Amino acid sequence: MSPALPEPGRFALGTATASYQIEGAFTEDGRGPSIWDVFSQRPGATADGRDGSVACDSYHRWTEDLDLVAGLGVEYYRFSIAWPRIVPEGRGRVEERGLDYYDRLVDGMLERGLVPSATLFHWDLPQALEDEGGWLVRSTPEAFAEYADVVAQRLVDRVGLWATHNEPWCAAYLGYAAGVHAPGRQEGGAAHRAAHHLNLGHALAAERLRAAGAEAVGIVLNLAPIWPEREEAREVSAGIDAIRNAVWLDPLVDGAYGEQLLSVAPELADPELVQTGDLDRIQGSVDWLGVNYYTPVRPDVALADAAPHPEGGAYPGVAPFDLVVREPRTDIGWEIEPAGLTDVLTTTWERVGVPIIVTENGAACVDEVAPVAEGEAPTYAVDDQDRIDYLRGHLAAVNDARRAGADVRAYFVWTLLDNFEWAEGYTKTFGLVHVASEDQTRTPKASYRWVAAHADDLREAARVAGAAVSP
Ligand code: PNW
Repeated sequence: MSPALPEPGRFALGTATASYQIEGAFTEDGRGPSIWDVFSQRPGATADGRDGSVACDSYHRWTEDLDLVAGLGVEYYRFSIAWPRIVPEGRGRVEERGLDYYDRLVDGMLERGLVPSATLFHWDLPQALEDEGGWLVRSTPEAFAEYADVVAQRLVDRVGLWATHNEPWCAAYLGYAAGVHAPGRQEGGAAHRAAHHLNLGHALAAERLRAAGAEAVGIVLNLAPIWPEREEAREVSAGIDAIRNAVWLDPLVDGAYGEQLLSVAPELADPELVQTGDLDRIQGSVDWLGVNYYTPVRPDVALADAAPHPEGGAYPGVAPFDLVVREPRTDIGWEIEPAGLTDVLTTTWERVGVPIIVTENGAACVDEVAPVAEGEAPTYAVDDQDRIDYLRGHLAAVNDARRAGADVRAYFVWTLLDNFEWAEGYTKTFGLVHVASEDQTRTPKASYRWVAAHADDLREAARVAGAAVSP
């Protein structure tokens, strides 16, 4: 068994990817269709009309990709398992060839001295389950638990760190309310129902993982600091905080959906949805918590005559509001504010009290890609100083949180490869490694070399920052 969480007092580094964003090979070895295969075919669903059917072709190039992770000098590789490769129809028949793929991948990590960190659901729900109601029906969390059990039986002896879901907020609220992610439904309050079924699915899967012997089971949340722009924006900010943060943390910590949340999401008081025993199973169901952070959320009151903010669709039940995005920003339009990471880590540590890992942080940048005149690979030089600055600033913010007493054990860069960035298609890139879309050539960027060159110093600086609180 690999070491799971870094020891208290130690600090580890990693990098992360997700199955649909990198694998491609979307019909190979019996993989069934996922909701992202279907959704990305809709006209206008992705910025460039492209999808993940080929992506980075990592399904075939995984040895090269693992070599790249190892070359970064990090200890952890966070990857996700494609549910439709393992259980193509969502429930029932298991596809051995899918299991074999992740078996080889995990062995490849161990051979390179990497700790495998597996996420079971990074949004690629089998389409067959969506056809039966997706996360709006209770049979989906039950099917998720069965799938978790199948994966655990095969990999539990070698995967160190387990996460059930990645960013269930996106799956529920971008998928079922805003409609900008798969399955692309715009049904407002239905998203709250999806949120409860995601919470329940997490708890049922966590039970199965533990029963199979998993020791470090967590969930990955995109918690956000909610910073009202002015006094008048306090009320909408409280509603946004409820949907973004409390809908996951309330049941996990308190075993209940709180009052503030119920005021914007009355669906969560429905006893047919939230059944006896559900909340008890969710409470205390994690050994560690993954936090993905990119940017703070700054709500403002909506101007009286303005149309509701487009992102309002992702917060059903909250009165119309505006979101302020200050400068500087990354290429995807997200404000750069490392202090938001310190804030979310310290408040989350105080609330949850389990070890935290920053499971994603990184930047979409316009990289300077220059052809290299002579010689063999690499054929490009990629200067991404903005990304280096972003990473350096956010690692310092993690150290601030550690100095303030938060038990943050590791930091994973999003992401290894330029890949399929969901609704943005391939137009926004977060990779440490450039991937040429013509021929899949991988070229480490300046940021990759920066991480590799500084990994030891970064770990040591974090260790020192946390030394006062964790020996
Ligand atoms: C997260 N939004 O996605 C995911 O976990 C990654 O797969 C993704 O590549 C990364 O962050 C960068 O985007 C998000 O629109 C996608 O608010 C969109 C949103 C948030 C998170």
